Amino acid sequence: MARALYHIERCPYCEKVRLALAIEGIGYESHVIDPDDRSEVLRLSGQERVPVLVEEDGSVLLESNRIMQRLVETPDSKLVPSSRRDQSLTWVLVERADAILAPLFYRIRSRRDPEGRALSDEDLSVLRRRLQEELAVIEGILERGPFLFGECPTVADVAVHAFLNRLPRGERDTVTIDFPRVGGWFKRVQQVAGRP
Ligand SMILES: N[C@@H](CCC(=O)N[C@@H](CS)C(=O)NCC(=O)O)C(=O)O
Repeated sequence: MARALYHIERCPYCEKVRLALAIEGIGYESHVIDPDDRSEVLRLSGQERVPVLVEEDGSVLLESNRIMQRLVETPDSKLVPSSRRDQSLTWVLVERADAILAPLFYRIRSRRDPEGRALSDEDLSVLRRRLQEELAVIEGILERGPFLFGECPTVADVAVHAFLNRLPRGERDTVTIDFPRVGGWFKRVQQVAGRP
């Protein structure tokens, strides 16, 4: 059977997996699901969250980071840095993106807090400042090379890029202006993934 990805277009966790598959050059059948009808995902995986990757042997993989972990275990993975130290550190940045960028992304995009209450302009400014601090960290890491761990993108680039790529357009443009290295890096990751 063909490898199949069940996903939602605007979901940043799905974006991580799409980007990782694109950079690895791994093809798949795309099943874009209706967020209001998760019956197929539930039937396949016993739960409703996406992304879900069904491998050629029928095994079902859940959780974006676990899916990426499986992808980089394949021989000749392009997403793994060469040194053991950097290999470990990539996952630190992947986890950091989930812990810091994911909640910022959801709150800034929805303009709501986790309980669904509308955020004030002041709340939003605080979140944008927090995002700027995080981007300053990434800008600093990029002093070392074109990607977060040197010459080639890794799972860390994929994770950070996926969240930034799902920010509203205006927010993303500010990123490029205020953090030129992040702006250049953003385009490079797009290029490696074969995106226009
Ligand atoms: N930790 C999961 C998070 C996935 C996730 O939250 N997906 C969202 C879409 S962006 C979803 O399906 N939410 C529905 C739900 O939580 O029931 C991952 O990394 O894959």
